[in-house]
Amino acid sequence: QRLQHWNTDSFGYGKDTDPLYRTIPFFFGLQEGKGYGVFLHNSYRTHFDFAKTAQDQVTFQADGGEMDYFFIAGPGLTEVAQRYAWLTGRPEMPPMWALGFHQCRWSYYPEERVYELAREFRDRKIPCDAIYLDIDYMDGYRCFTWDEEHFPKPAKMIKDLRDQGFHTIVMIDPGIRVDPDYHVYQEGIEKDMFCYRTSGEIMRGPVWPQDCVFPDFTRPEVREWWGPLYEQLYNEQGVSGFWNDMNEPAVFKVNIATFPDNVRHDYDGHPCDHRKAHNVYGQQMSRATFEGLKNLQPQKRPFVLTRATYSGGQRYASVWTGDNIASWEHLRLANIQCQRLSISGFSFVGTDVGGFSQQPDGELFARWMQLAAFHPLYRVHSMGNNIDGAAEADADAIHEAERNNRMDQEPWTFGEPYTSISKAAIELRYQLLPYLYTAFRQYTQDGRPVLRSLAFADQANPEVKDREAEFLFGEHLLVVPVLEAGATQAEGYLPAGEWYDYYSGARYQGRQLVKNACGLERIPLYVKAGAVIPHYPVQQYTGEKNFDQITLKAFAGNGQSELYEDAGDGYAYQEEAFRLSSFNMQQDKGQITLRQVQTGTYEPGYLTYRVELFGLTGKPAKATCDGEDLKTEALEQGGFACTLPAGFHELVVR
Ligand code: MIG
Repeated sequence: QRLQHWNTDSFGYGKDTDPLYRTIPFFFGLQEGKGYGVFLHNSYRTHFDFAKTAQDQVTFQADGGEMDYFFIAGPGLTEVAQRYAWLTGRPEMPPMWALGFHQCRWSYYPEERVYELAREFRDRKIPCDAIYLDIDYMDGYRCFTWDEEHFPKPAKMIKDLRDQGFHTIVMIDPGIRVDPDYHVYQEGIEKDMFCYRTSGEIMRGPVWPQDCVFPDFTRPEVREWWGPLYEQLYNEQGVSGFWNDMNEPAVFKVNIATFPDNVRHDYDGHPCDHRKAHNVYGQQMSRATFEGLKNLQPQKRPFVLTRATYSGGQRYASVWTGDNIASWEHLRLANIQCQRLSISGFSFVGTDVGGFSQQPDGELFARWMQLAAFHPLYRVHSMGNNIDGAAEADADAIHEAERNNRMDQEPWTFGEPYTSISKAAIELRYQLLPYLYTAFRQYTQDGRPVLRSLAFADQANPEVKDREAEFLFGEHLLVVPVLEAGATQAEGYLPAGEWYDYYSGARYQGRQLVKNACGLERIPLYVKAGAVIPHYPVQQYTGEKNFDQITLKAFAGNGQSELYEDAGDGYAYQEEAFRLSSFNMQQDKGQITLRQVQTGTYEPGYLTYRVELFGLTGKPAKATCDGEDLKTEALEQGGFACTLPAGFHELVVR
């Protein structure tokens, strides 16, 4: 393959579409079991050629700039990913709520419809933490304004949603409408914030509002101006997060669909033209947003979602994979894209679940819901009745179409059994939140990707090289996605070591293909022997309940696990206000010893663990915790459960 990097608005892209929305000029190599990485540190259009032009050669080249590249010697693939993340940056912890389920659509309006959506989630007891408002919430596509007819009291609506446990996220685009009566346009002109062309004219181009100008986010003063524009939405009206779209930058109707090459940029004091700044434009926009939000509310962890970005942009924003299609092919792409973004620095990734354009059937939707329960960003999104190029479509036609067929894409849209399957997928996600949150701690601390391709789990094994579907979710779970219509069995390859079926507790030797029934109701999931997987009770939204117990599912074997907890928002965690519980499990014939060491000053509210232990052959003769005898209870799936104080040091079961 030959691939290029040039951030591009690629609506309805396909398997071979190139380039796409983001630029990450980084690749992994694996030679005789040894892993390495190459990062080409250059923001011009770049090209990677993997044996396409010459069978025995990998080449990389740039259209301009310096041949500045880093070779990362591994040999562990995870180490390569870690060092790449160390080099290009790791983000701070996201707020816990952002790891919950998100519901989006182009667009939910008027406010009554948003209330109805929220009510539906709560009535059906389907967990959800975030609702999105797409461009139609704005007044004539003017960023930082509200359409007062559809949203007469935004602060009240957002507070009502908050009271029901929902966070509101709204879109902000880079294109600023040319309108002398619009404060952002006026101010931007007065302060000279917009991009120019070489000729000295301001760069103008059509996007949602017909005629737009564009802040030069590569200039520090512009980023400092942009941040405070969020004040009303963020501080006064209670919006929780922002979604930066169209920042490739995308422009309608010109052949190249972006800025002409002769647009000038400051590039942080190193003036250049668009050829050099294009690929970092979206990244710098999300940076301006992130830094702005942090300044506006320094005690709160920002949530920013961006479409375009460049290597290192993971410090500022999560990403989604753009305008995909409701097809099985795109479910397969979703699986691969999220893995690859994750190993390339961007672990906070997701896709438009169910597909952005066209409509999925119930089965495809349910399978996507199951896969995305393991994607760090878990967000359903669709374009509804909007059509490509809707800028010119008349709004009345869209309203009419919405009345006739809403093209809904919500967890209950497809009826049973799909509603229950989607609900179960979301519930599993909420149970696994402490595990995912711990994976984020590991990612933000030492760059370990939250998702890792199968090869990362067993790189010396040639068998794994060409398998793309299976992936690791955190340190200890292996997901085998179901990517075909009508599948009743899923075949997954287990890497080295010993593994358990998460649902049945059945134990398997690694390095073999395992076939498992996968009726529609489940996605195959395996757990590494020796792992302890923390679970919270199902909640309708993060922080809903003060529970007094959490569950640790422990899978007999030898291994190390962690559970990381903190307040879920704010920065006290950077001053030791976290709790890190480290577990060490040893299996010696029939005896299991589980030791726990806890550090940090944070006190989660619960007092006990329910430990569910799988993989013992018979009923334990004796279980003791810190010297006291414990009662054990047999579980239906074959394991045993007992209750321990959350501060325990040693559990011995034989
Ligand atoms: O030209 O805001 O990828 O998620 O719903 C389309 C409308 C503009 C593209 C984004 C999509 C969003 C849509 N936007």
